[in-house]
Amino acid sequence: MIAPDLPIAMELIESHNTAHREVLEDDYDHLKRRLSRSGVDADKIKQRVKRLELATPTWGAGVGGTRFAKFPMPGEPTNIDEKLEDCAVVQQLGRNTPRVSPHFPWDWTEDPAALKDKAAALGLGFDAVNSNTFQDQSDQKRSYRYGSLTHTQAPTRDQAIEHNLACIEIGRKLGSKALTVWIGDGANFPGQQSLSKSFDRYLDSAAQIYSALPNDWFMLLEHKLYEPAFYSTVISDWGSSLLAAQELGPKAQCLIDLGHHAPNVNIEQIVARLDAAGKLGGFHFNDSKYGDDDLDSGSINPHQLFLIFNELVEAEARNSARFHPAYMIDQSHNITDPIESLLSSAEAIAAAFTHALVVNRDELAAAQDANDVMAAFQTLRRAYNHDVRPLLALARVEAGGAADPIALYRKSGWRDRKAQERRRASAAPGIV
Ligand code: PSV
Ligand code: MN
Repeated sequence: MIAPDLPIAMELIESHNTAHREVLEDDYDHLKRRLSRSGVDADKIKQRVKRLELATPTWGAGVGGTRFAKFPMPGEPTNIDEKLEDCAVVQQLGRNTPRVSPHFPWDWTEDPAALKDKAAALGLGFDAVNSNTFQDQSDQKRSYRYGSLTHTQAPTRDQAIEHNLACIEIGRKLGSKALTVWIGDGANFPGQQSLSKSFDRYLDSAAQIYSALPNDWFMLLEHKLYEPAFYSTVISDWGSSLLAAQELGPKAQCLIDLGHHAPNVNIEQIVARLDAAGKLGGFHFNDSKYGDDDLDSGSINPHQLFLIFNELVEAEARNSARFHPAYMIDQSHNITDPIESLLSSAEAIAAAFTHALVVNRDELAAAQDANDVMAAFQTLRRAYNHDVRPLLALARVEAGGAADPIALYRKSGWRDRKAQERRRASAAPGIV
């Protein structure tokens, strides 16, 4: 076991926590008394919340851009080693993001063993590997302009399949246990492609990838309504995703990216349906307001996040043996410091989970069975109205993190230091 070489000085965290301790314990005791009046044991919930694990996206550690512009930030990471360091800061202060989800070829390395060691030394492991056949790379033979896994021409499909196989290979060496596949394939014009044949080609290509999966791996199929295709997308919704996952086999599961649905879609109901089908594979957490999919988790609609976790807590209680969705953050931070956004997002996700854990399930079930609509709604509302921040902060402190991660991060001067050491990022625009 390599001794973790953590980025922020432990003494800084300790003195910060000492300064917060008294107020924090006082606030926690107050919350504990309040929760116990509803029959909820705060200490138990805190222990459960400590086991919540979210993966951070390597691509979310750098400053993102829109298709119009990117505004680089001094000190932002520009390669996988630097991204790992920043993800390690997030994990060190927040304590619920122990793994990183890499994206290839963006994070390509000739020496995966060295990368794995570097991550371990920073206290990190690797989560699902993500393939990328939605962009052309300078060294690739065939273009994905008209599709990748669903392209009309077999050699282009083969090239996209090969890339996914290479991702599995590198993922094995990194210690990953899943491959996330999102394709941008689709059409911009009615008539451009056969809606049925393109899906058949997807199934055929995906089956070839599936057959190369190690036994203890999952293949996570990510759907997205639109963008970059604006008329039709091959895997556009949870229905297409579920059909594909069922066709492929038990290791194929559906991944829900919260920003990949039409406005007002009831995502929590999709969660319940995919769980019922035994196909709830994982999440890409983010938030969105319009057609976007990259805003910070919980920044627009924290209540929806709570309702999603409400379904997850029920699903786990129903089928704890088969319940193992992978939780990942998928965001692009265009105008904030990504470390701050990741810390804030991880806390918002943990808060939604905590709110769901404090729902009185017996009371809710009784109200539902009695068709007491208002009582059922108020049961959820009461849980959501608790201010659970002291519980989250104490869970972090007990796990070695910071009482107030963003305040401590600012105090650490990390970004200014990195601005002296790191090369400047380019201002080339792009979605990621
Ligand atoms: C596509 O919008 C997506 O959600 C997929 O997960 C990609 O891998 C990721 O964003 C990064 O572009
Ligand atoms: Mn995603």
